[in-house]
Amino acid sequence: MSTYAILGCGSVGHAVAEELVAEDKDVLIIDEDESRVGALRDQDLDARQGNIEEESIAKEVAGRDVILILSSDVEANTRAIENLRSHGEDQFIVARASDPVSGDALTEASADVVINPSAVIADSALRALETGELEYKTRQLADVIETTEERMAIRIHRSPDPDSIASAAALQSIARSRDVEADIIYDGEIGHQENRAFVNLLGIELTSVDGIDLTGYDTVALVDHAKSGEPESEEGADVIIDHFEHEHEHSATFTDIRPNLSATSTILTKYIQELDLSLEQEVATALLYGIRAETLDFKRDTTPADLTAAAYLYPFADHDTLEQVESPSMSAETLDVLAEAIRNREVEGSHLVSNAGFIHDRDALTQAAQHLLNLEGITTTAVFAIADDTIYLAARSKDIRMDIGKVLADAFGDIGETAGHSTDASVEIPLGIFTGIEVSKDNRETLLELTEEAVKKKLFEAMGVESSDGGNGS
Ligand SMILES: [Mn+2]
Repeated sequence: MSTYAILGCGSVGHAVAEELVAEDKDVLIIDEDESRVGALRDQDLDARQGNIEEESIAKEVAGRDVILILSSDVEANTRAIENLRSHGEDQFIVARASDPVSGDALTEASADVVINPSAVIADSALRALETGELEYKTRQLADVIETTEERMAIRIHRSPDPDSIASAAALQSIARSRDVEADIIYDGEIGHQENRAFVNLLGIELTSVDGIDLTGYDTVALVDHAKSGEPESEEGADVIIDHFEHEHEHSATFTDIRPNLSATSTILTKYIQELDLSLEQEVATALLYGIRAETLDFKRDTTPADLTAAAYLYPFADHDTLEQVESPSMSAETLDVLAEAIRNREVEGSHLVSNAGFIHDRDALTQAAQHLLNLEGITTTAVFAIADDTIYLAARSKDIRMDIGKVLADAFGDIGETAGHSTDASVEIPLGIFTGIEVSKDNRETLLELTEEAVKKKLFEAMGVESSDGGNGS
């Protein structure tokens, strides 16, 4: 364990000595002021009287690993370093400066670390200010949200990206914690397969601005709303949170615009942290993805605050889902199929059956069945779709009492070709045989509708549960 010496004590040295002793460290203190030495000894500290500029001091502290030279006299500190260094021991020396210029002299005298008190104080003052400001802003934000009597509208930029959507989902979750219902309202389209997958996989509900009545919302928040090259909304808003400056002067009650951060998701993460909200997995996953997408995986304009926010979110996020959203091995079609399968899912007990519509790539079905098995409370999944004139169905089970291969054989063995085993099975059924109707280009939609209820009913029956929808649709 390292041993310490403090040369030139003063109030700073005294505080450091107390900290070190509290950690059971061996500390020797040398100070010129006799009454201070007496006071230190009364506290059971190992203190000796001496002038830190004297050469003899070097001998006295020889063998100590770390020397802290903390007197307020920079010249005395410099000479103390020179004495120590000429004594030939390679001790780790920390020295106190009074300003940047005197700091240079100490570095030249080969101190290992130079402390500039004014910089240290400025630093901690800024940190205190930051925490204080966040506390204050958080209270303000909560106050504005709580004035909502009807509903809150959270508006995001046109054709929203993951940062917008995640930030909005986070604000919605904050509102919910305040018993305020909020809708996320977007304009344009959710472009990019990845963005659609992101929204669908996380189950984030978005409302298109088209055809909705905005007068029902008594609180309006613009979140990640500014977008370069896009005309900005000039409507009034109560809350504005963004990492881009807004062109228009808004007279919002609450404004938090921080161009020094890379993502609005980072700002929302700070609020969630400050509110100590129990973070829902979907929101944490969304925010983490929002920050990663906006910083191109921490490669573009990333600030320490973005990284701190990401580190905070990391343990709450669903990394399987993140991987699925990002995974380049998952084709655009697979993401679409998965989204469709999630939307159309019907759950009876722990069994899930879903229709994924029309597909080209049968592998997408298998991946969808596998993914759906991750949903909470689900032990068996079956996803079916139509490709050309065939119904394809992929099923998975992690319920050891269920042999999914046998379930499919029981349900469709007489009309289709089944394959697989107890945990993983599939079946192909010619659409014409299943429906008794000849397949043509124009009747595929109708056939899918006819098929859907019948397939679901047969499956649930074979699994030993009744489909609540009843009816076989044919
Ligand atoms: Mn953004």
